[in-house]
Amino acid sequence: MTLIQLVRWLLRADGGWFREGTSGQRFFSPLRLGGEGRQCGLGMRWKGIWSEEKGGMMRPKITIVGAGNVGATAAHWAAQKELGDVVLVDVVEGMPQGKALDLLETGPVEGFDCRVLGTNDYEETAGSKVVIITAGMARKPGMTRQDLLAKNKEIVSSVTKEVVTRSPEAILIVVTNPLDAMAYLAKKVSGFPRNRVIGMAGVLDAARFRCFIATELDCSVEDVQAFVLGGHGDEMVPLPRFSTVAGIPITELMSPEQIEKIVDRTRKGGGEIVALLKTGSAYYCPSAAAIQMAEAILKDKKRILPCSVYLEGEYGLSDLFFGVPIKLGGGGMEEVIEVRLTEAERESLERSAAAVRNSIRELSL
Ligand code: TXD
Repeated sequence: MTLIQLVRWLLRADGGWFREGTSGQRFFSPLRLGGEGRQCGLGMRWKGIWSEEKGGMMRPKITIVGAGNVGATAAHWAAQKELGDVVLVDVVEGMPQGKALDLLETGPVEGFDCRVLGTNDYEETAGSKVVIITAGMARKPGMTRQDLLAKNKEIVSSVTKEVVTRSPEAILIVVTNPLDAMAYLAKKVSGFPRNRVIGMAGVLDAARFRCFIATELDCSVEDVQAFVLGGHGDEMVPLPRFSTVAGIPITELMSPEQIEKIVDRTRKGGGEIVALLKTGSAYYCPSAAAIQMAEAILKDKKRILPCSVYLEGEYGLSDLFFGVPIKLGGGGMEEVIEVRLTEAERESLERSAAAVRNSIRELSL
């Protein structure tokens, strides 16, 4: 083949580096080899990406219900991590639209590519892979998590119905307080299997525990792992003997008094921030924790994280949502991980379970 023949061949629509699309457009396809190879040329893949607009290859959709402090900050983390396209829903008109547009316009500065849409219309949430429910009231100073129950019961029931009819295959991450009761409610209302309704609390509580351990020992938070069991409330059960710094149990590194102080601060971690903020409650860490869970699901990471899940006999408990270590992956909750507890730990666990049962009972479902 002469040089001129080669150039002609490369420029032909049915061969070489260019090919014709279904609507007559020509596009560059340097990997085309002819025969079967034509189907997997680079041009085909580019076209696939562009055809997203028409409903072809899509990024996963993440719906966040409640565009308040936790919801909007969760949208921020999700966009920055490019986990998918984000739909932010709220009852307040204009607010989710405004926050979403502001975040979308941040993409060029921070360098993330994803759509961020704010809306009051649940139709936009259809086909979500993950739905994070943060709608509700935040705890005010002096208000217990249980005080919130009545107000948030109505909100969580209604938003759950709205999202599950449009995203029947979604995995729900519940954030609204009182957490374990709201997750129980979302499971009941959605009718979803237990692997697809997960409450966010343990990742936050463990993060606080890790943070306080690192501060006390003046070491990197990255080297600290912490284990927290139980309901999301003042009765939660941080477990020092399973909490480590670079694999060394903290019981080897700190005195029982130091540990007790940290455990106590972890239990009251939410209240400490509420008292400081005066209006509203913590949201940076809660939103980051919810997004870490969403990431584990969307990327099928099979992370082992403390989450609130519906127990069916694990840890001797049934018919309640309770914080335990789980394997979190593409299927949602893929496994509950059980560890043997000491007598004292079991007693704390029972106390925590009793508190959760009370709040579930108050739901009067
Ligand atoms: O560890 C945890 N699970 C938590 C839970 C940690 C932090 C916060 N936690 C709870 O999450 C908190 O006690 C609240 O129950 C929720 C949301 O907390 P956030 O700080 O984001 O509260 P905001 O800023 O008040 O936002 C709530 C938003 C607000 O914009 C309302 O307009 C909206 O929820 N809202 C609704 N959206 C959609 N649909 C309905 N019905 C609705 N009602 C209120």
